Amino acid sequence: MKNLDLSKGGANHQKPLGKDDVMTTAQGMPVSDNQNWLTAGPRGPQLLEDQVAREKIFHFDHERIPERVVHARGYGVHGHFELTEAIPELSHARIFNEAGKKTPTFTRFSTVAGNKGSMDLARDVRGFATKFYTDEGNWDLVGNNIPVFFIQDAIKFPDLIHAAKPAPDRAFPQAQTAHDNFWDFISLTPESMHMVMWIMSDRAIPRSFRFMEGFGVHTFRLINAEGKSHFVKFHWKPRQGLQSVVWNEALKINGAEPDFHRRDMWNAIDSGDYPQWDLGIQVFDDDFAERFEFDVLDATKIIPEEQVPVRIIGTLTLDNNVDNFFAETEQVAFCTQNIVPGIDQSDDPLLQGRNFSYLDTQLKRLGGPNFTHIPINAPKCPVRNFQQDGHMAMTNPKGRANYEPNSWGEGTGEDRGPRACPMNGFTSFPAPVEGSKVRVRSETFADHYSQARQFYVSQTAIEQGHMADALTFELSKVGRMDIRKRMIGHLRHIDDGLAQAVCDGIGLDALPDKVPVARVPIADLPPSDALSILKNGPESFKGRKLGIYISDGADAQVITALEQAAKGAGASVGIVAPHIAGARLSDGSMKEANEKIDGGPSVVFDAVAIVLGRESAWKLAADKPSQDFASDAFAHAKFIGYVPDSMPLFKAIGLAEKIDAGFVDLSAGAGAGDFIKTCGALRYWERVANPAS
Ligand code: HDE
Repeated sequence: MKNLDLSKGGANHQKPLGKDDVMTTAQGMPVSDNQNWLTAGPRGPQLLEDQVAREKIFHFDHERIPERVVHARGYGVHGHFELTEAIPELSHARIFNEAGKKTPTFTRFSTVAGNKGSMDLARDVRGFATKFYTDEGNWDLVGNNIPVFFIQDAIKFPDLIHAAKPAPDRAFPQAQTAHDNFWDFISLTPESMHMVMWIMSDRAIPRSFRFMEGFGVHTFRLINAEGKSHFVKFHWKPRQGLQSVVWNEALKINGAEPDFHRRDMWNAIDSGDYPQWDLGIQVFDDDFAERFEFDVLDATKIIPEEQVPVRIIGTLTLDNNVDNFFAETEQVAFCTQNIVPGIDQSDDPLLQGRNFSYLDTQLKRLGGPNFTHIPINAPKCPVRNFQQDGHMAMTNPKGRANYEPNSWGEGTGEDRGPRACPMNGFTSFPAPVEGSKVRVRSETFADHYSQARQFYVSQTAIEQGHMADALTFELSKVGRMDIRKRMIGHLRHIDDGLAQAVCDGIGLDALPDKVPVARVPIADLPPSDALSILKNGPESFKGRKLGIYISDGADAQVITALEQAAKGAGASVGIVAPHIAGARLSDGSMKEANEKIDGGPSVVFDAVAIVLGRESAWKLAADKPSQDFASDAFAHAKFIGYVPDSMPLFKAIGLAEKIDAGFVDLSAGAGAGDFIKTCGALRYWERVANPAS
């Protein structure tokens, strides 16, 4: 052991230390023994005098901070935003003014309802919050993967969240909306109906954070150098394409791999497969806002892309995992009021409420007003002001001047800075405001069904089926019949076919009455392809994962060809075997497994290949996890590569007679290459659309 090296380490050590680095207390005192508390005699009582043990336990006792009241479970990643098209005509924000400019970012994805330890594939909205460390301060775009919200006014947020979270008396269910309280509230809140369509769609069970869109939700403003304002809505479009799991997979993934999404993100970045999103803007002016069928300040409405196209102006690349989850992902503090000159808020009542809430919540979570000193929250541009003191103040100004105006400037009699700058400082857009103080909901916010219906009719038949199934599942977990009926009473305003399917799904004899609506008629808006996931899938298997189930005697050539073809297509491979040590292949080589079959079910892969050895296939035919691997892959409409030697397993579960165009014989012709190309379609939906009898 070397002597204490004071040149290394310290409270802010960045590099992992080695075994030669001496351990110290938080006070920097070298520790001689980290295993034994100071006692009076070898079997005697412990002494309070032991500052080493006491400090260690004290610190441990205080390791936790309050988890976020919503979006508690999240996963953060570093990256950068590169502007590809400058928009000085729209905004004077520097981040938007020079094509090629790169701005560092930190993005945190999250679920909403579950606590920190809940599973990743809960049916839920996903948070998509990005902090841009711009030259003019931090801009936080705190969005979701769904472009609308449940409520129109922030005052309703605590009720919404109370209803969604576990019931206060019994403290369950965790991380799900399938319960009485949620549907009671929702069925009494018609403004939620558009959002309900989104959360009952496959948007709420994304395959990965990498394969989902992001939305700023609210209307914001962009302000140019002349002070002219345009309205804007922000969109993130994943270059990876959209993809979701199916509900039966979600249920199983939550058991097999509760960290499915965070592991996926970590692995993608770790392997250099950096996910990217294009930043798109929908820009419109006051005239459009006047003409548009709905109020652009109503966060329960979208502006269809067909009406205002999304213009791509830059790309976000996520390329760096965090060094420390707590320091970065847990302590990052997003605040919707963090905007920069050239961007401004609108009067959306939900956004205005958020602007209060986020700052307030950080005080509670992070313990004081100096959370901006924590490295992940600190701007990367200069910070200069006369704010001082408070808990955990890390950056303290030098000198005597701590107020303004002052006359402490050296010999000049002028102020010692900093000073506000009318030229470059943030100015609010001077939107004229008038009106009496009232507590009313604007009449322009009153149509709650037209866009809900538009969303539904924009989906493919497969997706519509999933929505009916999701509503049936959720309402079947609701104990009170009147709540179930009330909810179907809303669905009848959206689509009678959907209402009927849910009615049949929960086993009602007759459709319940429609609930009274605030505004009739409900408009038949044209379908929008942008709203469907299946119409916006990827074009290849890139970034996806193939599971290859192997056993002793499996054809080595087929496995090598598959691995090469997958790699060539930019996909990854997971080898699954009956034993974690792997399998002895046909050429005598030992192929190591990444997962034992029980821990690597087919639900965690995008497509599977079942490449068993002839002898072992007979044994595995009776093995439940092996059976599930194949039968689930089939039921979830996955593409299945196989070799004829795997047939005994297929026969045992009745799959041999069901071989359809979603199966690819890997021993034939181009085999592996063809299979991976086929997998680019992600699922063989025909199988579930027209199930063989
Ligand atoms: Fe949030 N929300 N929210 N929210 N929200 C929080 O802030 C709140 C809303 C969103 O990864 C909290 O730091 C109110 C809409 C994301 O750290 C809290 C209202 C949208 C995240 C809060 C809303 C969001 C949060 C909890 C109604 C999409 C996670 C911890 C007016 C546009 C950020 C925290 C992260 C987090 C309040 C509605 C997105 C309590 C009052 C709409 C992505 O401040």
